[in-house]
Amino acid sequence: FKPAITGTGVFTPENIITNDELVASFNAYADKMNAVNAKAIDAGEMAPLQHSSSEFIVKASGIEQRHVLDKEGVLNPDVMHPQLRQRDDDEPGVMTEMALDACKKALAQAQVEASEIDLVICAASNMERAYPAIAIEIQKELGAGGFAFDMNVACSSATFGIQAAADMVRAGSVRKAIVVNPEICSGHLEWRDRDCHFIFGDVATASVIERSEDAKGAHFEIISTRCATQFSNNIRNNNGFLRRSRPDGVIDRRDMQFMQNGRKVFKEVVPMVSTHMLSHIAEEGISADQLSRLWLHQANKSMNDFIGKKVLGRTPEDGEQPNILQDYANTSSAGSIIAFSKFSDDLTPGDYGVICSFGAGYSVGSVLLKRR
Ligand code: CO8
Repeated sequence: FKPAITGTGVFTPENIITNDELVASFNAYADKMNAVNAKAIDAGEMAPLQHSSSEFIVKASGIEQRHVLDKEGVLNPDVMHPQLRQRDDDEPGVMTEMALDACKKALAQAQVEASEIDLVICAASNMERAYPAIAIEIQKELGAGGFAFDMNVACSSATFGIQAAADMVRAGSVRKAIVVNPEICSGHLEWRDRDCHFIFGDVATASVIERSEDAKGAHFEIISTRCATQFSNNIRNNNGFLRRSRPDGVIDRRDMQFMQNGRKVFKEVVPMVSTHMLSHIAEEGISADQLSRLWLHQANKSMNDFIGKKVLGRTPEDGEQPNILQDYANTSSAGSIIAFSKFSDDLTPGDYGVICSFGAGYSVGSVLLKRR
């Protein structure tokens, strides 16, 4: 069978934090910490925290604002992280709640009933708990059948999830699947670190994958997918269930939030991604000038500019490689799916495009699509 993406949905949290709001809060935090540590700073035992700046953020990343589940906690200089209500075990978790909104939109676009779904994959950078699987809770709340499981490939979770679902649809073991990516990046971003406090936002995306011949309208056939990984410590988060087992009983250590060596990531990932995309399309006998659209992972504008230029062999024209990071920031695995969801309707039958993710791991995933 030929698998296809027949619907996508995006859940966007209402709260927006602009760069100026973010920087004002960070600078207030820095001033507060510098006052608290004034003695050590004066004695030269400690470096003062430096101010952040909106100009730097736009120039270094292209990000202008981000959506978050909780704005108050993040912006409060005495808190500096989201504060999310503890839920009873009997009510849906926050990831499920975000996922349901995105799934319902994707199902409506595909004109598929939730009860027809026989595979739910919750693919995201972090799960709010280890078990029971978030995907199984989503399956129950949606009223879907079949089976469900969670997977985590950081920023490449969505494309790796699409590959898993597409392969099962292709093989006939699954008829209709939904891959959902609820990303609460605000929960594991270190908002107190000037080098990265601007990078992430929250969102959820969902994609319905079924047989092309079952599609009720215009859709995208998945010609093929390619996934690759290569171990790197340059993006890392050391949080996990062994936290309490550490000799120092750690509850708040810097390495338990998002950490990265941004420059190295930039340098190493750009060639890896462009080579990956070019060899994927070459193996399908497709040349770069046959691609009408690139929906890239949304981490950094210059990074995308480089990759687009490398893949197409020229500067991409307006709209050929749409960015959404100015509005959403980096939303990990959901970024390329937001771009796909918002900028794909105008393609005409026969047009080719590639969704491509890249990030921690390192991991790279590409999905070659043909408009039908
Ligand atoms: N304001 C003002 N100045 C600043 C700030 C700031 N906020 N931050 C840094 N500076 C200063 C630095 O101190 C430095 O000063 P100096 O030159 O005096 O040392 C100068 O600005 C330049 O700093 P950098 O070299 O760090 O800046 P870059 O130009 O490299 O930009 C970026 C930093 C934006 C991080 C850039 O390197 C980048 O985007 N790299 C690619 C990162 C990337 O793609 N990462 C992917 C990670 S995402 C992923 O895989 C998902 C993980 C799982 C999800 C996690 C959810 C939380």
